[in-house]
Amino acid sequence: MMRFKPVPKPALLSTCVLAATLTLFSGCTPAPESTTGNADTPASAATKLTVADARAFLAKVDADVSKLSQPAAHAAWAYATHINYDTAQVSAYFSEQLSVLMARYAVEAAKFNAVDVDADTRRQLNLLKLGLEIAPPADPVKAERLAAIGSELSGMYGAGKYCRDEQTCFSLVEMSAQMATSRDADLLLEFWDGWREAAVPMKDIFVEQVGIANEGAVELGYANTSELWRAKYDMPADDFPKELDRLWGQVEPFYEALHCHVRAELSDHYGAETVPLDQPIPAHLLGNMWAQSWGNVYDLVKPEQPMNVPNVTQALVEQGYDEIKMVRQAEDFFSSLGFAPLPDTFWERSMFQKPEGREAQCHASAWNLDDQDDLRIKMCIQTTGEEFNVIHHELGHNYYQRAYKDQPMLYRGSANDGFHEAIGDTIALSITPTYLQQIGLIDEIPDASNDIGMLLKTALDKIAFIPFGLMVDQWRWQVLAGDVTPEQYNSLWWELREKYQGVMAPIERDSDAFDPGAKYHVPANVSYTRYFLAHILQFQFHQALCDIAGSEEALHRCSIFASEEAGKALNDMLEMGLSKPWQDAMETMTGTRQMDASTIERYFAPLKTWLDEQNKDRQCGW
Ligand code: X8Z
Ligand code: ZN
Repeated sequence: MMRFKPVPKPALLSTCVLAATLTLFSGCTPAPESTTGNADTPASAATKLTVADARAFLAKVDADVSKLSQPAAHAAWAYATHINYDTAQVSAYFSEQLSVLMARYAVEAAKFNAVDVDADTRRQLNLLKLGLEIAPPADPVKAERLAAIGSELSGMYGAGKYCRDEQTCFSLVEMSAQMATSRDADLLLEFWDGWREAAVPMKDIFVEQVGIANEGAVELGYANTSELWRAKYDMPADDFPKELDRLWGQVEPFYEALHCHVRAELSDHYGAETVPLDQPIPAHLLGNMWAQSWGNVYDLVKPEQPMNVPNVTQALVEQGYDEIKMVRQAEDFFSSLGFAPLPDTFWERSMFQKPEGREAQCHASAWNLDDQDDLRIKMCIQTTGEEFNVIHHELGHNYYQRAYKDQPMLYRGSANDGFHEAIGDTIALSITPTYLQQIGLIDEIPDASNDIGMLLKTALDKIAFIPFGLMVDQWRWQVLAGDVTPEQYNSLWWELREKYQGVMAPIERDSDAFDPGAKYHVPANVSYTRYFLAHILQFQFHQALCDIAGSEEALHRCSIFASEEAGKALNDMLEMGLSKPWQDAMETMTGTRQMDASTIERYFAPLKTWLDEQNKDRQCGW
């Protein structure tokens, strides 16, 4: 039985990265120079307009949006940390006001399409058109309804619970902890299925949301929201999926080798009836509610010969780390690179723990409430190595936000949304045994004979994620483009899960199931390709920063801890915000203008050899 408290009526777009002025830009990045968009304004009108008019228009946008965005950000924070009827009303109100204002200005920006303006002004005008993730139509009734739906969906997710019976209910945090550690296939299946019941009531409103948002996208000059989402990457919207295919093609052989090994070991543990050797892996057995990263099943799939792989969870627990100490430790890493400490208000205003006695959105996020120094994170921190990484991830957002705070409003974002997601993860790649020993979390640095174990653990976390990071928006792009009917939503989801991840539903799905809704980013309307990109980019960034730091270690053993040179190079890129195409930002730090997964091949090369050896008598694929 599923119990959730629907949050009555309106409000906001929940995201993973919220900035005051960009509350409406779900996530972090409006992006550049798209040729898609509004039709040209008639030449007669354009001839009367000048560059000075365009600049004055942008200044007005900045002033009006800034004025509204701060109360909107506070309302959004209040709602996310105290989900109730009143916070829903207030945040929905501001969300609607702000999104309507932005949409109005985005449409108005088209009047400068034929005006000969400088490149910088043109870029900001374009960004205005690309900024909204979900665009409200001009019809005020529809705009209000869209804000209401956004609120309702994110409230349903945040307050969702699975109840075994009247007395026994479990939160997502509690179930996730069990999914990570339990090896009881029946319990795992119960929680896997139970959590998905939370999503069933979301489906109808999600369908309605898609319809209204597409009307808004058309008014902005896009074919639909799918095109709007794909137009944000400094290349034509239809080329972007090809770029993703290219990157996935680079990773796929390695993923298949990892999949083959994991399936064989899980089959040994649970039996071939539960994990058949010629089929996708049942999704409840991979240590994660969504089978998106698999590091939690390391003990089931690890090499036979003993490997000394630091158990960060155990070390944190043994050394009495609580959530504050974990965050302090992560802050210290950034400080060692030369970043200024977090402000006192960060410690006073952040939400580090799941609050008692009220509903809150536990999905981790990072905020900048005033676009200056009011940085905060919102998390329900557990003392685990996995959460230690998530803390670094979130702080990466905060340091990025602070680095670009002096840019004009429309440039306060990351070079592309993958960059925002990659920064904290890049830092977390430096949590190596050497670093853990430096901060006293482990006593000895394991020698190179243990590297396969460490690489396998990292690959389970990072490489297993990549096809999931890809398939979520493969699903959404088709849904948002109207290529599939609502009746096909769930079957398409599982087709893509099988195709990319080689993972299958462990039990038959009901006809009313809406399994995508059980993943935060779908009800919260946060695009997901950002994480796919981040998982490619973070290895490139790590490599570049290790080179700058002068590391002579193998890439997987390099830590940039305490390298001010690396910190400066990183900061130089972060400070650019969204002021230049992402290729420029990338070149600044890495010397290359291309996203490229060959760094991943290099990082994991010894593991690939080991996996191929393990798999040599196995039938791989699904
Ligand atoms: O949502 C997140 C972050 C917040 S931006 C915790 N991540 C994705 C997820 O949890 O699904 C980080 C990795 C992927
Ligand atoms: Zn994030």
